[in-house]
Amino acid sequence: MKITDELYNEVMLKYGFALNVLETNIKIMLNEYEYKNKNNIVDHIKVRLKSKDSACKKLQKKGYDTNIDNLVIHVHDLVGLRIVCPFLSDVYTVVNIIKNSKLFSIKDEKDYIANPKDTGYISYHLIVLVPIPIQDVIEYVEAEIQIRTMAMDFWASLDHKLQYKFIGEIPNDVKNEMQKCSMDIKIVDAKMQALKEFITEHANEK
Ligand code: 0O2
Repeated sequence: MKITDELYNEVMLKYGFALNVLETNIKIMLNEYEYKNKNNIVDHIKVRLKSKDSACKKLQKKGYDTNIDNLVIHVHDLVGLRIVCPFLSDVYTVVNIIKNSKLFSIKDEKDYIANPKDTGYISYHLIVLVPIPIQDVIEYVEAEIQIRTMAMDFWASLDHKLQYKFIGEIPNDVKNEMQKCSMDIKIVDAKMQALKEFITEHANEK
């Protein structure tokens, strides 16, 4: 079935419910952790539902027909939530909190911090299943959670902007420069982490 605006909005209704449930539960879990541990591990959280254009582009890029069946089967980030953390260790703390939660099950996990993408993209992705009550039946809706540091977020946001601005294939030297910037970001994150550990260790010495 072809994807009209009307059909897309209808299909996205339950994804909108899933986004609300996911956002609320994630915020509760993380706020509770921060309160109990007196440690701020989150800078900010961003949520979005994928637009029809972006979903269709993704299907085309993956080589599928743009129809509703393919949309539901092959697009795993119709619901997206991004958690941006100050330090690298915070990213792993957040990942563990979500993985240990009984509220969502983990469908897939991609560690683009240990294994960055060829573009230079660094982030931690979890695909979770969000339980939604629909007409007295629990349905499990897929959502993508991206967890990254502020530095990784800076790189990804600018990379996203450049990709959208560029018409046609991005030249190799631009790609290489972006990759180098990503390596610099990794170094900065490691330095900031070391500084944090030093300061934490010596915090009570005065
Ligand atoms: P947008 O506009 O951010 O939504 P798969 O899960 O393997 O079937 P998919 O969904 O491509 O395929 O998986 P992937 O690559 O793990 O995650 C996709 C999302 O990660 C992207 O969504 C981006 O948000 C982000 N991402 C992945 N690679 C890059 C990159 O090189 N640069 C930037 N800036 N972001 C990246 P969308 O739909 O592509 O974009």
